[in-house]
Amino acid sequence: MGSLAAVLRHPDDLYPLLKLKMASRQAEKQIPPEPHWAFCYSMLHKVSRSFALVIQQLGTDLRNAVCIFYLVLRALDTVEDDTSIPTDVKVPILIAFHRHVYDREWHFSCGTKEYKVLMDQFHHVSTAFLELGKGYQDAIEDITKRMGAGMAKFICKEVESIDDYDEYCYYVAGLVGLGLSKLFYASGTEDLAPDSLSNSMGLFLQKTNIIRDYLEDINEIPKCRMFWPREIWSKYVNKLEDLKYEENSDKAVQCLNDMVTNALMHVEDCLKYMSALRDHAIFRFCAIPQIMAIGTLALCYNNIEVFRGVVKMRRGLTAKVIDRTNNMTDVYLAFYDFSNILKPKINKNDPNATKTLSRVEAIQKACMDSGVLNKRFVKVSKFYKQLSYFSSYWPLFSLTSLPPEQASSRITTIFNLLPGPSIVRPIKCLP
Ligand code: D61
Ligand code: MG
Repeated sequence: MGSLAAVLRHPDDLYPLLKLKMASRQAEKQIPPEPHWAFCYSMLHKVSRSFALVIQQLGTDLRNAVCIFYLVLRALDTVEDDTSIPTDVKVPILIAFHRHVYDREWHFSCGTKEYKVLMDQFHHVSTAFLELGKGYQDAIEDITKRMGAGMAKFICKEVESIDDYDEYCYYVAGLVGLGLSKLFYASGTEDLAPDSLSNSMGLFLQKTNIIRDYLEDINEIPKCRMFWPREIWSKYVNKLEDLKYEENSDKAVQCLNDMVTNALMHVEDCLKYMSALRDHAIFRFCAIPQIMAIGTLALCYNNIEVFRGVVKMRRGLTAKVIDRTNNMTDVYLAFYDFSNILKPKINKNDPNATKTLSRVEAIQKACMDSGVLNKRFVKVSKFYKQLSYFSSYWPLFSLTSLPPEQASSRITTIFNLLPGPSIVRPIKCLP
């Protein structure tokens, strides 16, 4: 659970945290009896607590398919990420991985901790894979084949241009989006989403990871991994690793802001993708990671800590997102509010200030144009609930700790959503 200090600072995190803890206990209890499925579900919980929880809520057939899809790709990624494997060993494994899933005897030991267990006992994953319906198997095989080939291509190639960056992210995450859309369609509840929107869902998540994980990737032993495109970082420093040195702090933050602005390009597509979903469990499964991503970008923007350590949303905030994401109104509100947290952090001297601001404003316009925010704010009682929820989303930017000019702009934007001018006036004296 969240640390005691964090909970004391954010007492309203406590209820969602407890609820999350109970849901996670419940999910662990529901682990199936067959040893291969038991292995797969307990592995899923170990390697990704957040994805495990939302996957657990899907209907049985789709849940099993998504669980295996996740573990197969996580295993493929463990091979890709292990920098101690020589290239001539790694590349053929990546390329043939889609065939290994049909072979119960196959395994390759690599990775560390829980990832090593996944690799050593991969036969449980292939056994479970072979029990899935043919439609699910074909979709998983196809994506694994294309992702493995793409990863192999980038083992020998650096991410130079922004096009390379988009291409790499397409292989490792956009394809997951395409595969998931196919699985949702095969489950019978959803229309088949356009590939470009499915790709954006993956790109937005992957780019957020790449931005957040700068330090971890650059410090990777025995070899560093670099995913930030040269076309962006070369505007600020001579070598990507120079960003982590204190003397380059100003340039580093400008480069980071450039990267965040690039990631924000995908938001409108993601909103469009999510707004077409019908099934509540599928909706939550897709929307929760997206809200976490916009929250992480708002936290990382203009934040030198990205180059010093791990910048992560606090656990209580994650619990709140999981608890309170149920429909598109919740998504628009979260995107609106997190963009509003990013907005006052834009420094007018930043080389991309105008571009970032217009991105943020375009996102906010998309949220407003949906029409659902106005309707929600007509109900004042609900509004107050929302106000307390979103103002407590953020530890550093709670209404009381913001500098007065930022706090008033934040309160004004929230209040401006209300119909009628009467409630706008009292705000001026708040900070
Ligand atoms: C809707 C819902 C979930 C979605 C989606 C649409 C579209 C795409 C994705 C999830 C995938 C987003 C990946 C973002 C996190 N990045 C990674 O995990 C990196 O590895 C990429 C290759 C393996 C992908 C494994 C995966 C991830 C999420 C899934 C899934 C498969 C299958 C089903 C559902 C979700 C990253 O991993 C290292 C790390 O962050 O620990 C890397 O190596 O770059
Ligand atoms: Mg990887």
